[in-house]
Amino acid sequence: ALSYHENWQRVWRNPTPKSNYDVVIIGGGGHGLATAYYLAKECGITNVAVIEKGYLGGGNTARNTTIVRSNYLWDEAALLYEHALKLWEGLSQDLNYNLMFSQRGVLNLGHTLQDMRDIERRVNANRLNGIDSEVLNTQQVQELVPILNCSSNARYPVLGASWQPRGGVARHDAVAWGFARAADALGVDLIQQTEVTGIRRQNGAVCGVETKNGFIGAKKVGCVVAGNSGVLASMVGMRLPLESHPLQALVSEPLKPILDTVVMSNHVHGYVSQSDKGDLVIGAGIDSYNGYGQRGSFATIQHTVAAIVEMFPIFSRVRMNRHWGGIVDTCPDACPIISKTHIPGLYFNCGWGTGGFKATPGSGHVFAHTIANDNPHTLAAPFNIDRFYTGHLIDEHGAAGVAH
Ligand code: FAD
Ligand code: PYC
Repeated sequence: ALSYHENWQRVWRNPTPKSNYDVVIIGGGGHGLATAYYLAKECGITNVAVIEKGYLGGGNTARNTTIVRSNYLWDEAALLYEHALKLWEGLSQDLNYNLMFSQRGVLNLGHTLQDMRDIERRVNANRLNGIDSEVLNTQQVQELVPILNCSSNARYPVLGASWQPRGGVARHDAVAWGFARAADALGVDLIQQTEVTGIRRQNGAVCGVETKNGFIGAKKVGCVVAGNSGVLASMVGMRLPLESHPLQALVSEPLKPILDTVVMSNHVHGYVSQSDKGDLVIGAGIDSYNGYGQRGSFATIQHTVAAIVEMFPIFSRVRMNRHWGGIVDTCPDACPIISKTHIPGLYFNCGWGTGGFKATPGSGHVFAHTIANDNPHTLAAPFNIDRFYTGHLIDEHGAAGVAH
């Protein structure tokens, strides 16, 4: 059937790398591509290369469950994710690429009195930051999601939820492809199948990257490699406060439309939405061990599916089609690192852990500014790596949505 699919136009060039760039971005996921796009578009720096060891958007960008929201507890995080959400709202137009961004709302369920107290606290904090956020009671949740088991006899009864109507889902691949096409059009070189194996320095400052295909010079290097950030940091003798863990997801066979919002429960450890194709898109918390394999353990999948069936008995006979894992880079405070380093010209954007997809445009936007000006964007400043020395941690474990 594919034999007639011939002579497709290239959506971006396949350039031979130049010998020198103003900026090299390592990692061609959504965040790296967004960074390159905003460097070119907003900072006027077009002599940029994105160097990707595999294919563009093949890392966590391809593996995530696409939930977008901004209902984080602390001001620093809420403002950063809300910045991203506002960019999402105009991104399909900006990139002229249909990202299938669907603001169908996100529910975070509460099953205990303490869950509900935490939800009320977070919703109040959100509202003070101008973020659309509401507390719903059981009946309101049931009205929104009639197929959710809201019975008081449930093992973990639904006592209510936080509700962010502007939250939702987007098409993950389209985000990578949209940013890639737009960055390419602005002159950014997208270099695939080229693993970075070293970061070269001269007189203490960065001067380029070693790759499997040779050396590429650069005045500045931004590392945006998610689960591989520790590996990149070790190339310059740095240790980042990160752990790499598998995070799994799975999708069912396609069903007729049955669920028109996103339902997450951190308490029973499962979340679900329905893709435009009809699949139930399901996930849960990280696998607890460290690792770099893009797969996880069956025990976690079993636990996740048990939680989903507890919440949605109607799904008990739905067949699962595929499951996979990505490697997430988790920080002790469940917040990212967007930072200069002690090495002139070297920058890291990492630690987004289980929740960076929603941040993709915002992350790229503030990181581009940070690299271009060698000074953190106001929204990025609290996420400097030095918070692990100063103690100004931003604890977002409660709002992370998935346990880690
Ligand atoms: P990636 O897309 O992983 O890009 C990094 C790139 O760097 C990769 O393409 C990799 O190949 C490349 N790379 C690595 N090392 C090198 C090297 N040495 N040289 C060159 N290139 C290199 N977040 C949400 O907000 N909502 C969700 O619903 C959600 N669900 C998730 C579900 C799962 C199962 C997983 C795994 C993650 C989920 N996340 C979610 C988190 C989200 O996917 C990530 O935070 C986000 O996609 C990270 O984007 P990125 O561009 O930084 O990383
Ligand atoms: O951060 O909202 C989130 C999320 C959902 C699934 C994985 N991460």
